[in-house]
Amino acid sequence: MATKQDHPDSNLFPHATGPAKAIVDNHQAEQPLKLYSGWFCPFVQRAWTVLEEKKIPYQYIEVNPYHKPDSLLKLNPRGLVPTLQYDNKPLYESTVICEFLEDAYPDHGPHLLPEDPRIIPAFHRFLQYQPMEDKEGLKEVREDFLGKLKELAAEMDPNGPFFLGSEPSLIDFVVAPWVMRLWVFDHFKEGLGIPESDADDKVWSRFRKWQKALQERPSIHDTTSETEHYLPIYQRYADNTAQSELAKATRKGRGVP
Ligand SMILES: N[C@@H](CCC(=O)N[C@@H](CS)C(=O)NCC(=O)O)C(=O)O
Repeated sequence: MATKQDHPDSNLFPHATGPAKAIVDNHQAEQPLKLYSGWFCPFVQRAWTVLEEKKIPYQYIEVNPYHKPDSLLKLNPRGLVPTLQYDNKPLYESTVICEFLEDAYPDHGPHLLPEDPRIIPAFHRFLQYQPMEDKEGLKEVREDFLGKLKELAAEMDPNGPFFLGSEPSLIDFVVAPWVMRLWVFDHFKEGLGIPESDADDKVWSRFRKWQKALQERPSIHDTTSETEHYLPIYQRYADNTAQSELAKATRKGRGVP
């Protein structure tokens, strides 16, 4: 029976070459964040490109996952690359690593799931805004939120109905809960006021098409409760008395906790 030792892929060229060699050479210094990598691996390249895009400091460690060294097996019992070591804790599965990097380094480089940080804080700044005498302020936070929704709609696939096309993807499910709660502004803060028609472009009609597709998606529909029972929860946000981490972060002018 073949063992890992004589796995056909164990006869690997041992290190990165070409453009990748320079990056590897520049990431040999000790860092708290370590990427256990195989230079050839497409799953590694997912995490590696996110590290590079976000300019996160990391140490590159080349391993041969077909000759699994103990250093790798200690972190990841399956011995697959990519495996990340962060504060001495392991993390693996390339998509999980990408999402983790996005969450753990919000201030590094581009937001690769930009809809999340942009939409949710703006939703809450508007909902928690206390107008007092300042009606202009309310108008500003409303316009800001509408602007974020519009930017999002402008990035969508033109036909949709989902964000990237005919089928939903993670982006849809990450934002859907807030899109499903836009009715809160029918009760609070004098309405949201999405324009009924697009004067200059088709952005708001694209937004409405997306909203309808989300509302009709069984997984989203079937996880939604009756409006009346959400209301007392949102009343506390609208009064700005909610004590959740999100409410507190909004009061301090910060984003999603
Ligand atoms: N689902 C994993 C797949 C990772 C994976 O299969 N990596 C390959 C190298 S491209 C590996 O480590 N293979 C070792 C083996 O099969 O034992 C991820 O997305 O991180």
